[in-house]
Amino acid sequence: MANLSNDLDSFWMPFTANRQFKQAPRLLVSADRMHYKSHDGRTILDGTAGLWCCNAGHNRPKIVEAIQQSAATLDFAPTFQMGHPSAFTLANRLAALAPEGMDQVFFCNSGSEAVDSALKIAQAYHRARGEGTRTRFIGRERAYHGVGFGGISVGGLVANRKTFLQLPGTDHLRHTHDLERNAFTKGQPRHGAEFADELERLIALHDASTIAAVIVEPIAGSTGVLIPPAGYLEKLRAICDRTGILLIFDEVITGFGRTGAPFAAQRFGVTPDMITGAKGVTNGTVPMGVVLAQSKLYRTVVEAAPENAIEFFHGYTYSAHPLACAAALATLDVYEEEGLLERACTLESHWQDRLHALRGLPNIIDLRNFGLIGAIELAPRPGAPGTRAYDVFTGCYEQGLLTRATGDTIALSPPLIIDTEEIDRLFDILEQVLQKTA
Ligand code: PXG
Repeated sequence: MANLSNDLDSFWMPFTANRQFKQAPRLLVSADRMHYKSHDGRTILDGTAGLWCCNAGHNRPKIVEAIQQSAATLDFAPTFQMGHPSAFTLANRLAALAPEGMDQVFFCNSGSEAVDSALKIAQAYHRARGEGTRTRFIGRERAYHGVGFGGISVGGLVANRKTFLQLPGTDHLRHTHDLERNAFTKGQPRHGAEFADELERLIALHDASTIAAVIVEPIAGSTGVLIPPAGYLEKLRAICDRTGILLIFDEVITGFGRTGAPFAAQRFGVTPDMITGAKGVTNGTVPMGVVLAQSKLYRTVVEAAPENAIEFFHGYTYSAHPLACAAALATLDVYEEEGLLERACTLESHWQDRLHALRGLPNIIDLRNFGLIGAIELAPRPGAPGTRAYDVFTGCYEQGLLTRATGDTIALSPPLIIDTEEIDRLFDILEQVLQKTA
């Protein structure tokens, strides 16, 4: 039977408690800059840039017009043995934003696809240089690298690991969260660079000749905002340099200005061999994922193949889709015209002050921040983990603020156009709700 428009049953919702949601739905019906409108007519301040993606805020006319125009001019064009101009223009623009030497761009449609593509590039690179035994990947506990079988295998989420088959040939570093030593740190934690030494242990166990790449999020987002200890990423880089292992930064959430630089790699001053991105590349408007790679990877793979052969046997029907390219080009214009890729640095101290002023409210066991990212970790209710943060999330939503709950952590990542008054409003609402939710 055809669904009535108010029947919520058919949509099998992703990463959602379907039964709970459908009892008390929260629908967003329109958006403008810093705000959503809900189905019951309320204005909701967006504390999460959608899902870490609308970095320039919502419904920006320049981006909307670019998408409209592209849809009316070139609805689709294949990029297998064919091309269209904006794909090449966009690749050049992204290479110009990326850290030095990362001049190659591979396009896909999501963060999950970007991760799987980067893992494949790593294997193809080692094979092309005659080290085809390097097939293993090292991920990290509490990592989120999307939902493909590659991504869940290098990821560190128990919920994935217990339900789904994992790729063989992966191992994991320990996570870097250390509440005992680092709780309530502003910015990068002081303790924990030595967690990177775990990589030495895994190399001693597996031998570097079997390891293709290490993949980490510079800041782990989905599992509760874990900021890298000072010196940690530098150590990983040094170990990878010494052992010929590629270093991949998954910047699906940290890319495109979230930390106050185009990429967290630049803010932290550590250059990986590949960066995966998505979300903010099109300001969340049209799905797109990207892998930025050092040109030595591209050159090695391409030059090892026979003349006229397809060098890298991988791609997606919608790689560099014209609508996504148009959206991304307009997005980069907006970011650059408005200085949004650096803006988080300007707002960071006010953001940090307001976040850390929550200290002392009931059940807060940690506050963490970097760039325009914040996290409030709450003590779990005995026997009911996750419910306290979920209640804060729904409480905020009722008060007109969108936050994100992950485990017992509330994560914050507003559009980079937020101003200080809106930051104040965001934390005023949170403070009230945290006080009441105790
Ligand atoms: N890598 C990282 C680091 C991510 O954060 C992905 C890959 C996968 O991207 P796609 O586009 O395939 O979803 C992500 C996605 C949250 C949240 O609340 C974060 C993501 C997705 C949904 C929710 O933290 N990140």
